[in-house]
Amino acid sequence: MLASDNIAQLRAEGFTILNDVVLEDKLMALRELTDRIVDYADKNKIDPFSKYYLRHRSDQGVLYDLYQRHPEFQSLAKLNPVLDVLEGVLGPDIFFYENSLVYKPKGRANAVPWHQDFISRPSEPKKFIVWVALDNVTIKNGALKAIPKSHLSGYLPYFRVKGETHHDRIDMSRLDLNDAVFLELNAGDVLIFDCMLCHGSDEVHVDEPRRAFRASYQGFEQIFTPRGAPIVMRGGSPESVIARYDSVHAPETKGVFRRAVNRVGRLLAGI
Ligand SMILES: O=C(O)CCC(=O)C(=O)O
Repeated sequence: MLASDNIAQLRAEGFTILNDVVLEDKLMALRELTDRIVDYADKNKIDPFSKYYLRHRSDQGVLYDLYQRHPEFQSLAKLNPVLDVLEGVLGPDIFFYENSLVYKPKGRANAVPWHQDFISRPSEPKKFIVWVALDNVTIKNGALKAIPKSHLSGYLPYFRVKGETHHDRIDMSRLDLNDAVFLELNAGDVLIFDCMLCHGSDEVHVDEPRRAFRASYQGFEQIFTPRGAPIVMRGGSPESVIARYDSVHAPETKGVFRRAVNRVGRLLAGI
């Protein structure tokens, strides 16, 4: 598939799949590292980064902020074929919003209910999620299921279930589950989806693991990330930043504005 086809599919369907992006030797090393991180998290050892990053939830199958904690994951965040597609939907300047690794811990309640990502932050700019399959992802071991085109309706009404990782659940009455498709992947494939795509996954208890490194990306409309710091993955040249922000933050404008506010303040205070 050409990047332009992926971009068109992402816009129209809300998701697209890029095949064979990551090679097996890299995947093997990441799988082995992931097992060690899960083992560490399972033993509930001290987290020296807890001031900055979310604590891993091995009970719920989420390891948070691996990009920042383990350099081995950093190249997965900068895959050029993936960034080429993201550029088609986000524009030339792209930063990394947050990241985690999701898996299905056997013997736990590991279903992920239907949801839309970042639904509790509706006023933030749109994000796209990149899902790198470390294992073959099948219906049997817990592939994502999604409703094509559901992103086109925007965020749906939702409610929150306290104490759960995936706590924001959408009102199912608005969805036609007959339209749902499973997004099966081979290890090394990459799924990209719109944050407003309705998706979830079933509870599974099989021996074959289903691990995926997931990261979200945003354009420069607003520079904010909930944890760590915004990291630019593509673009961000001074010219591009000037074109976007200069008129808003020009020092002269700021100076004039500040002087006007001070003057009004002094008048009100009778100084
Ligand atoms: O791990 C899963 O099955 C669901 C993950 C998910 O919802 C996501 O990556 O946004």
